[in-house]
Amino acid sequence: MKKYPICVTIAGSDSCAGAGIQADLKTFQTLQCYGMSVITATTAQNHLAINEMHPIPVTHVETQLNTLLDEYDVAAIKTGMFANAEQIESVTCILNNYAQIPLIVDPVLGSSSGTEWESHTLVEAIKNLLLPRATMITPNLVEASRLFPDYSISDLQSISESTNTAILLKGGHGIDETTVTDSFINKNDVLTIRHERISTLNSHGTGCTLASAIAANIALGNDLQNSTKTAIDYVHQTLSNSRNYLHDSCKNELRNLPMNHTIKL
Ligand code: PXL
Repeated sequence: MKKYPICVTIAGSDSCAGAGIQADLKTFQTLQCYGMSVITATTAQNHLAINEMHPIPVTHVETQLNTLLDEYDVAAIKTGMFANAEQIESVTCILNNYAQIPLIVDPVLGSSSGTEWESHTLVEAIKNLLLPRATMITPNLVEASRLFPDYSISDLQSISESTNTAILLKGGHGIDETTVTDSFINKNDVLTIRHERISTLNSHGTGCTLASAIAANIALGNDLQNSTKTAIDYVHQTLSNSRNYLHDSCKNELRNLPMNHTIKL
């Protein structure tokens, strides 16, 4: 019988299902894993804006996570948006008791529709608590400069060395109009991964999807570097499968729309 590894996402809910928990579950499902979720906040959002965010109480975040970890053999965990530093403290405290489970941290500090929810305490909690526990952290260029002001690649190598955590520096926010360059940094190893930049109106949730795809690939038994390369390919493929997706269903501006995770049959 085929085994479906269990992946858990700890993240916020996106009501329009382009990013957050919903993107993570779609990714796990498409990549042949079974996805479960721990919700840190609900958001009232469409592709244009986040109108409201409602943090889940820390004790309920803890109970969601413990309820899953008590019962299931979890193969990988991915974290996304946290509503506050207290949630990060309690989640890290629980995850430190499950040190064998690979953890991919997407250090979400804002949304592609323009809302930012970064606070100094949130950045510090990601850096001081989640980062040392993580197998890999996946900042984009904006998040990297908030987490590691004035960093160079060799600074990131030292951070990777001292925390025993790989860093995937995502180049999607870079200025090159034709190519996206991601850097995979694992201690001494630095690997540059380049892809053609896809011009699309359907890029909501790419960061969530990438980190979930890495977690899923690890859960399926692949090493970190191959998991990362295959996950980048997954995002690239999904973006190119998403042209015009949902465009007929919107009443206003078309931008930052969800991706189409459906496998082409
Ligand atoms: O893509 C970042 C992100 C993460 N989590 C939630 C979000 C977003 C962006 O919209 O809504 C819940």
